[in-house]
Amino acid sequence: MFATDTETGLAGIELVLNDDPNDPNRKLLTAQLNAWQWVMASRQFVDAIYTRAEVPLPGGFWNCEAPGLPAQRARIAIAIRASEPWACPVFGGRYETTFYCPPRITLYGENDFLHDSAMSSIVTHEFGHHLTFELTQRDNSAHSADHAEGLADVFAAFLLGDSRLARGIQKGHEATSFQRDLATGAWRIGDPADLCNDDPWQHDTSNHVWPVLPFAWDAPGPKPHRKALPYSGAWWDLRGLLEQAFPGTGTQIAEDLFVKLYETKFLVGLPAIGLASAAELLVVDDTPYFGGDGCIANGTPHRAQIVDAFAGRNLYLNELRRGDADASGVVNVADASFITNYLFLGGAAPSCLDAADTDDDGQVIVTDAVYLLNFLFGTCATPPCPPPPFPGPMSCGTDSPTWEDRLTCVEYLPCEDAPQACP
Ligand SMILES: [Ca+2]
Ligand SMILES: [Ca+2]
Ligand SMILES: [Ca+2]
Ligand SMILES: [Ca+2]
Ligand SMILES: [Zn+2]
Repeated sequence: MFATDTETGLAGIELVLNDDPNDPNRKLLTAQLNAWQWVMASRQFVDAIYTRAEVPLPGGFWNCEAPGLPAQRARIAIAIRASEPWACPVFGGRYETTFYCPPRITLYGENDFLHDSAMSSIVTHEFGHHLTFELTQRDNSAHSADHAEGLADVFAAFLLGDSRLARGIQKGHEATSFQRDLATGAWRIGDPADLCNDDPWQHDTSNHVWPVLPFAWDAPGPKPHRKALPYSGAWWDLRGLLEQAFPGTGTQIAEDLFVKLYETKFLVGLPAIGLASAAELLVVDDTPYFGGDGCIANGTPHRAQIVDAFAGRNLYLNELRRGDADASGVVNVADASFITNYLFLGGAAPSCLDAADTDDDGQVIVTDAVYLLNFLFGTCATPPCPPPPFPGPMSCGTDSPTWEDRLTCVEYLPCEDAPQACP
């Protein structure tokens, strides 16, 4: 049967009702009602943002009014299929526990999994896919998988106000388990077979910045969910930075930026996550809705928070002078002291780690201080001693992240352009 949304009268969620207390499938009813509740919460959340942000939802978002589309798109359906248990891939079974296939969210799994606390972010994540699908003109081919997964995670985390997705997902580890954490980039690791037994729930936090490291059992490439973590993490950080800067309204600004991004760009498709992500957001931020004037060169209303959030995940490249570890604008012996103070005496961390990585080997360690002193005083084995590699100590430039070198440059003020006048 279909539950009807009493406010709109629209067909809502497909429910399989079962009120026989002796039927083991009764657990399905609990799961269905939980899922229904979270879809309704998702709908209210989207409705509230779009009303506030004055973004017209496309006709057919809640019901199918667009011409030429089949009538079943009139609803988003949730089907709980407990008859197909959550089998382990090592046994050649299905790995997916839940997925979105327009317009249906399908959840597979053992009954005990289906109604646990992880349901909230699982269903809201899938609803995020529904949002993306509908707002990108219902064309799945226009989606890059990593971007779509990132946006779905952002939607779930924003709605729930929680950076940890699918808390309590592992039976027996309800208090500590989660699927992934946008704040830290934590990702469930281990042999996939772990999912089927009681092994401790472990997380790898090495992929909190872009580009994402490949890892063995997920060959040939990282899953799009994992590749998306630096991007969704930047959004999570942005939400926090905005709330810090604008107490009481910052969270709403982040939500508005999120939906306005769809309006201004993504109706034509989703490119892969990359260095363009922050630049796109700055364009959105400089629209009149946020108080901007459409000229990026003179700044945007929330540029500081956007640049900080995305630079912190390597998705925005600040310019720097390599060797200037203390960001004073000049490279001298004080920078070598700054590095050793940071490494050994509990001194402040460099705001631009790339600038402190004087030999550009991807890590800030004592050899960077030595390299700098050699350059300054000509004390290397075979002088003249080479200067810090590009962009070097004299001119500003950017250091592109690689898998091997994923240091960030969150802030380097001496190379920041002064705001330009705009026509
Ligand atoms: Ca501007
Ligand atoms: Ca300096
Ligand atoms: Ca180094
Ligand atoms: Ca580097
Ligand atoms: Zn997904």
